[in-house]
Amino acid sequence: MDTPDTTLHARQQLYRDMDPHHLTPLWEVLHALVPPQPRTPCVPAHWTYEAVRPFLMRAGEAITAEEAVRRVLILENPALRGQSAITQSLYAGLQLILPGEVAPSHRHVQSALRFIVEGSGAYTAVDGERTTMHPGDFIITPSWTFHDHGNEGGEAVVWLDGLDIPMVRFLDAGFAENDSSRSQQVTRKEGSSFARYGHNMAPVRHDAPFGATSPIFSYPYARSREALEQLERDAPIDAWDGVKLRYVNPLTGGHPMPTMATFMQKLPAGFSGKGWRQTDGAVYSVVEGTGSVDIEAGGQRWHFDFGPRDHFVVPSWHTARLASQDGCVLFSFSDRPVHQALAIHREERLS
Ligand code: 1HN
Repeated sequence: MDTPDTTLHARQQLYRDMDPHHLTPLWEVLHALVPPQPRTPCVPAHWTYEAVRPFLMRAGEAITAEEAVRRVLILENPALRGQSAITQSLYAGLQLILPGEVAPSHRHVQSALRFIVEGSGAYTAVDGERTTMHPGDFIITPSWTFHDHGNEGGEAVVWLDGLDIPMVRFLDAGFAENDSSRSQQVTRKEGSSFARYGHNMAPVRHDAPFGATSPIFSYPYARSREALEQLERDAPIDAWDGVKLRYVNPLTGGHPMPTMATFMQKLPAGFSGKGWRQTDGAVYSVVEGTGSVDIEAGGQRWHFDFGPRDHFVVPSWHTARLASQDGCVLFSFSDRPVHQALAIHREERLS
């Protein structure tokens, strides 16, 4: 009987021979395929508004919202250049709409969130209802709903777009189409959705007009801020998060969108938070105030000092610590609902 040839040479010959048949040996990649803990290719990154804004305004001169369809500068993770992704699963960008402009109506399977960064007086229309934007408002475009934006005010309006584009691309489940008209017909008074669903009440024979997505298009900043302020005054401060609330779909109590979770938190003045890590990488938009985030993973460290309208990303399973001398308010979003639906979400809070 022959002794089996287990030499490196024999193995490499085996790999070469099977390669044309689209076969590859698991044992060479097993460790990387099933790592002992998440090892994201994403890196932490910070975009100061001071650096980004001039490019947004130049984009405003270089192309109209109409021609661009959506005039957006994508926040690309430095380690994922060319992929239009801020994490492996999430897209983020900053969109500019100037007075008098319209971004034409279309729809797509990808869900979108808007977080208003600068300016007032623009609107987004979803399913026949307009919502006026104010800084700090969190606005939803549910999957497969027609949406257009316009600016009937007198100032430039900028918002953060968060979409589940990489997830939908991963699943090869994307559809999209343009509307027959540039701006959709308004069929409901502004504020109808909020009146129906935004007051801890719901229509008696209520349906879920957008399925798994919240029927509230706009979660106004004034409300969120008031809640955080009261909790900062009257309730214990969390040692990791300060005062943090998640946005909810009032019909389910779950996250507002099936693919994205959203949060607003207030760090009290003098806050120096404990470290935590979680499997859902998160994108932050600084609403008010200043602070810092220290991030650590695999022996590497990052430190970002942030101010109003800055954006930063904390990738999966990176340990982060927030601090603020003078207090600040942070909006954030992540793909947590997907982790939870798959029962793979993990969070670790360091003592
Ligand atoms: C989109 O429809 C919007 O509606 C923003 O404002 C960003 C990025 C990729 C694909 C569609 C919007 C987008 C987008």
